[in-house]
Amino acid sequence: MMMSKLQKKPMFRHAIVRRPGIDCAQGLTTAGLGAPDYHELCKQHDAYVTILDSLGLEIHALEALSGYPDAYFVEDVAIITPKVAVITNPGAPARQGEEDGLEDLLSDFRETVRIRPPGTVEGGDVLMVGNHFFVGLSDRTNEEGARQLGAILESHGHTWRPVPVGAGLHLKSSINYAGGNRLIVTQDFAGREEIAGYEQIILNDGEAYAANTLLVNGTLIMPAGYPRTRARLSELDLDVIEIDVSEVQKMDGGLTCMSLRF
Ligand code: CIR
Repeated sequence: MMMSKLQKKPMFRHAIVRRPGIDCAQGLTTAGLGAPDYHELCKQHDAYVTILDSLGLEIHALEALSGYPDAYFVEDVAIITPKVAVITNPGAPARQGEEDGLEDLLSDFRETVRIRPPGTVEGGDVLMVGNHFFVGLSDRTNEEGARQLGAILESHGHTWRPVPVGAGLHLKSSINYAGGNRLIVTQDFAGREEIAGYEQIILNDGEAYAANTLLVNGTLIMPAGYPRTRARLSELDLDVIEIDVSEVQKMDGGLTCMSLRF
């Protein structure tokens, strides 16, 4: 296990990941960055899993899901809190069905509950900050889905509030947790009243993709290639690891999307 700047009680003990499929280029994307290279994507995914493992997480690795080229973005099909696992109904029709089969695995760890149509939710829209959850309203998560999720969260002692996402695919494309009372936010999100009361690390021009930085047990895992963000995050009481996710970015994905942590 790596040494952290601060020795912390681990927040997460498990990670569920899914291997990318050979059909990865058939997934949904608006990035306009070209098709991902399957072999390079697998290398990047392997490196990501290795980091999660080194941070002390037990890895539950699922095989690629035939016919679902976005299924390695496994974050979108569940929300796992310390009290409950919510299986989502993804808002993208092409992704509905990815969640099947997850219930068996999750029921070993938590009570499981499902989001029902017409509600839709994708986990990329749900940001956990301690006991509080921000639930993004987006093209993928609708008001009915947020309402169902909110009721489940409340009944398990969590608090939540809906947040219109605006720009970007998911809420966590624009905002993530950086420990303590801190959030990493894009310039678009900075100053939003929903996050008043948090210290905001507002990303520099040209570095908005670095908003998708993932906090695991005292380490921030951030995408490579954002030096000003790297410098700023390095001043915090957290370790920082960079990882190349160029092929993931081509499919509108990032670091949070590729695992479910709990
Ligand atoms: C999609 O459009 O659904 C995938 N290509 C990307 C999903 C990224 N997931 C996430 O940010 N949680």
